[in-house]
Amino acid sequence: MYDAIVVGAGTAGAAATPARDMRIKLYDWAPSPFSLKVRAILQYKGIAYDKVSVLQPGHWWALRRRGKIGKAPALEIDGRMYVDSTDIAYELEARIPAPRIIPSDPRERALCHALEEWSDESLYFCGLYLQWHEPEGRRMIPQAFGRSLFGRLAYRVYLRKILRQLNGQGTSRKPQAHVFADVVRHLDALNALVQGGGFALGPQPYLCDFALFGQLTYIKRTPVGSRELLKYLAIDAYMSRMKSLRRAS
Ligand SMILES: N[C@@H](CCC(=O)N[C@@H](CS)C(=O)NCC(=O)O)C(=O)O
Repeated sequence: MYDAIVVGAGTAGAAATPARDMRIKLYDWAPSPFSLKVRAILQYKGIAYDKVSVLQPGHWWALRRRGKIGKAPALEIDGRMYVDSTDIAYELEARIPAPRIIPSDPRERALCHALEEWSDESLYFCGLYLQWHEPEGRRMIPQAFGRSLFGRLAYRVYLRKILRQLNGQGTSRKPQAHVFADVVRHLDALNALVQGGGFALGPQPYLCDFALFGQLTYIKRTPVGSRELLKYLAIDAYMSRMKSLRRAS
């Protein structure tokens, strides 16, 4: 049906290359929930990688030039650039299949995809709002960009860009109380999902869990988000389980 659409980067099904034989470089924006997601996957799979910050002008230009969509994170594997955390995750799964992060069962795979997408496209905008729009959150941002001329310039550019995104997507057009109610509804749902222990889909962590981990970590760093998350004990225990997944690479 959709022959022209290539999901991931096209190595799925190819023989897996041992991780130690690959040169992997992460173009990282440390606080980004999507960078958090990719770093957590790399750690879970025990993959060694070099990390460069996109806040350094040279790397920022490289990302613009070679990253196609210019967003962080991007992952360079043996000289080839992969962008978008979802595509990066599928590419890593194809190359380094164990431990598995995409369920083999089709129904579980569908649920994993839906949850990942909800996390990346819905929870994300709550986090963006709490960090960039809500005044307590906004006050924290300049320090993440640093005091260099490039950092101060980048802060101004990204503030304008993200406020435009939040407006276009609609979250910041809602009254604040409405957004906070959305956040509570999301957290209630998540808390119920992980109440019984384990991970979102059962005893094994999958891609959706790494996506949730990134967004929840991001939300927890905001003043409003951290106060709200204190009320959710099951989410807190789930986050501890996610943190303990790191393997020595
Ligand atoms: N869908 C992308 C989203 C990546 C994304 O939006 N990254 C943000 C940082 S959190 C970014 O690079 N924003 C800068 C821009 O849009 O130019 C993914 O999953 O990687």
